[in-house]
Amino acid sequence: MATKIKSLTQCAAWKALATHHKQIQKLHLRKLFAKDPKRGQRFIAEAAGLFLDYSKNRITDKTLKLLLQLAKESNLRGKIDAMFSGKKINVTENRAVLHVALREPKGASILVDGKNVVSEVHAVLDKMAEFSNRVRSGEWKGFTGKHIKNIINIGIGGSDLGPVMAYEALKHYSERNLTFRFVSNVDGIDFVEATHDLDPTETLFIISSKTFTTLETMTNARSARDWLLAKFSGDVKAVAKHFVAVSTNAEKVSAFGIDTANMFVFWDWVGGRYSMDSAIGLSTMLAIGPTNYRAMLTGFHELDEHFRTTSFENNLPVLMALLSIWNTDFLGAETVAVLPYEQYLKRFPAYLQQLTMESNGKHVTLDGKKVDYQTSPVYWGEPGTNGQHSFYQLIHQGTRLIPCDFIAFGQALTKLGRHHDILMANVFAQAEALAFGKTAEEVKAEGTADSLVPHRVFEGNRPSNTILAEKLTPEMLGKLVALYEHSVFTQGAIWNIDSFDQWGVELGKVLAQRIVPELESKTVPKLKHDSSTNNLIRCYRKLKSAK
Ligand code: G6Q
Repeated sequence: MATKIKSLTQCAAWKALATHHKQIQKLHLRKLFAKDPKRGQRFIAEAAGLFLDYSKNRITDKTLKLLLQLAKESNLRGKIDAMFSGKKINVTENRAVLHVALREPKGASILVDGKNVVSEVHAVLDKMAEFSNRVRSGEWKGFTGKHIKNIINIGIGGSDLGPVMAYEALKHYSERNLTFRFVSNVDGIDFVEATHDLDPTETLFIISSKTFTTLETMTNARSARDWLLAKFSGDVKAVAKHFVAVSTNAEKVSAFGIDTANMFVFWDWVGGRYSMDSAIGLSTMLAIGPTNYRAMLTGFHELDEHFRTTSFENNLPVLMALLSIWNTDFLGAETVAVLPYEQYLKRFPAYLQQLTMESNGKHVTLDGKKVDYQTSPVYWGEPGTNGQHSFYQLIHQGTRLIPCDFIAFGQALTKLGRHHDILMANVFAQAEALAFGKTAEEVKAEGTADSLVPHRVFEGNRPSNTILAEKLTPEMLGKLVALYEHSVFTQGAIWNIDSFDQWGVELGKVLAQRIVPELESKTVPKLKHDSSTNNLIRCYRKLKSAK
């Protein structure tokens, strides 16, 4: 989708935003709220059971108007339509970007190269459901006839972060008689710790890899096969009962020794970081069952439809994206803290790190020109209230501007005394303190000694979004992930970058492959790197053979 629009910073709306920023940069949220008592009821949006309060951002009506204008001038509407209709918007890889097809209902149609991909999606979903039911019911047995009790997903990046996050997020709904583990790191400890207390005769491995060539995953997969075969005196027939694969690469799956009958496919139009609801979600389906999994897909789809059809001023992902662009490109924020007040979402920030930064961490536009504005901020976070007792100090009183996304729910999945009200009191209190702070006058009025006053002042004016929903269900998780997916899409569309490639990941992969033999060779290798890398390699070779 090479675009003919002007460079972003030359757009009328961008220029107007820059001027507008100069005019309002001194405005404080205290003033904005005092001037407009209804602000907290006006700067909100609600859809699909998600409530977004964005009133605690440093914006006025005019800011919003100009941001919406920016979306229009960037042809956001055209770009959304291009994605949903299967156009090859991942230009550097010449691929369609159709994770939205993964959650289309049966009977819908999206064509890629003349093929209806939605019917293929449902055929795989049915196969996953059948397999999941067989494992969950005990009908699928290990090589010695024992029930499968342990499921280990081996994958990395997009083939790991989604499955881990979803498993943790939906643990409440999971089959507790099954043990789930996730191995991603090529550090052997990951595999060793995941398997040390498990019986191979009761263990099923899911090898999740789009390409089935990723060094970490294939190394772990081989160790898994060795671990299994050690138990069965090398009888390779055991592999069929203890290994399944999720991949786009049937040839490599079969070369590894997994029967392609036990393979669940997906397609090159599903990006790794957008694949948790493809067959890559097999571990999720095994954990929560096909019905809950389909509910999650329904949630995804509901938000897809909201994004596709709702006017931008009421469109949750569009609003979140525009606010992120405002904070990043005009207020100069460099990071975003994602702070779920829901322990089950403990891996959500890690998941979002890949979704946001691998997608929008780009330095050139779709037509290869260097951008003259900032693209993705750094995403990070931890569940509340734990973070409050560590890094929140910097958010409240440090020298940097850190916009926060608070995520919280009206109901706890398991009620326990007063816990949930206390949790929620904290999330509201944090957003309030960040926005309004505490002035020197207020601190003095509390009888604070003069010398301590500056230390106890909170400037406030720290922006945040608060996202509320009733409770964390599979459906709600789908909505939440889709909310961020489409916010990432919108930001990338406006920044005019390719949010769906990841060339930055490639260089390190290639260099590592070159270095492996230099570390393993019995004879002293001829090293042709820079002097630092050469020296580190020599040093490692010495350390590894130290007695
Ligand atoms: C995601 C990235 C990357 C990918 C991993 C694993 O968008 O492409 O994180 O998911 O490198 O790749 P495989 O699934 O091919 O093993």
